[in-house]
Parts: sequence; C-alpha cells; structure tokens
Amino acid sequence: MDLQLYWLMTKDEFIKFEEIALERTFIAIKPDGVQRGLVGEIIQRFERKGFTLVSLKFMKVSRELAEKHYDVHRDRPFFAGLVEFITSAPIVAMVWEGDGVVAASRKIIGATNPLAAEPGTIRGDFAINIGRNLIHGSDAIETAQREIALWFTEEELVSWQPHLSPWLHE
Ligand code: IDP
Ligand code: MG
Repeated sequence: MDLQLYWLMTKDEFIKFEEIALERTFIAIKPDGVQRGLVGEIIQRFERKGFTLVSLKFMKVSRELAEKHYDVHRDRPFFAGLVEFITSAPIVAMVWEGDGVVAASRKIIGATNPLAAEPGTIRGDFAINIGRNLIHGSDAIETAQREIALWFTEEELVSWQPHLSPWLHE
C-alpha cells in the first residue's frame, strides 16, 4: 500500500480497504499445545512474521462444535479420537489476518505428520505424532471463511489499523 495513501485514509476507509484486500485464517492451538506450555511460542511465530491478530479466545470446545469443525473427516477412522481429543482440555482459538495468510500459516505450521514436517515449522520443531500435532490452520480461503464463521461471531472479529503496517508493506 502507498504510504501516503495509508496515512490519509480515515478509519472507515481503512476498514473498507481491509475488507476488500485482506485475507483471514482460523488458527487453533490444540489441547496438547496448551498443556505443553507452547501457547506463547506458537503465537509469537505468527506475530513476528508480521500477521495481524484479529481475535483470540481460550475455551473448552463442545462436542457439537468439534464435530462441525472436523465434519470433512467424519468418515475417517481417526474422527472419534480426534473429537475426543479436541474436547478433552482447553484450546486457544484465533483469527489472523494479512496478505496470503492462509497458505503462509500452513507453511509456518508444517506437514500434518510432525515426523514429516520440516524443522523450523511448529510441528517440525515441537511434535512427533500425528494425533498430537499441536495446531490447526485452515487449508484454503473458503475453508477459512467457513471456520471463522463457525468459531467466532462478527462482533468478536476486531478490525484495527496496526501502526506497523507501513513497515511491513510497500
Ligand atoms: P491438518 O491439520 O494438517 O489440516 P487434516 O488432514 O485436515 O490435517 O487432519 C485433521 C487432523 O486430524 C490432523 O491435524 C490430525 O490431528 C488428525 N489426523 C489426521 N490424520 C490422522 C491419522 O491418520 N491418525 C490420527 N490423527 C489424524
Ligand atoms: Mg485440515
């Protein structure tokens, strides 16, 4: 974004610009990430990359929400165990925003099987088992939209103008 344009925009104009231009993704730190004390470490990786936090909540997940979230996996053999695990202890649900945030988050997270995940990714650095892979991230823009709507109300999504923006974008 043009630096001069950025400073000249009113708050309403910025919010409109943001709605048109910015992508959002749904990220959840699963119960193993919380229990292992990795919440700060995980959040820091998204923060220092330059993405913007739009919402965050610490919560126990209901069976209904877990089943809806993982609906695409309903017929897979691991579905019951996955729902059991996600509902077993608190998680951190978040929305992050920025250009290309959906695909970039998947890279930050790493491959589904942590033993195949590259070092430097969250799963590659901190996990060893597919059923304890610490974190969820939406796999496509449409999935992100569905998941954000499932986990958050419109009021919980905070549009704001990070002062770092001109130092992160041309
Ligand atoms: P993703 O989290 O990398 O998007 P998905 O294929 O969408 O991976 O699977 C959702 C979650 O289900 C995984 O993160 C993992 O926790 C769990 N899962 C996937 N495949 C298996 C499996 O073969 N055994 C046990 N758990 C699995
Ligand atoms: Mg997935």
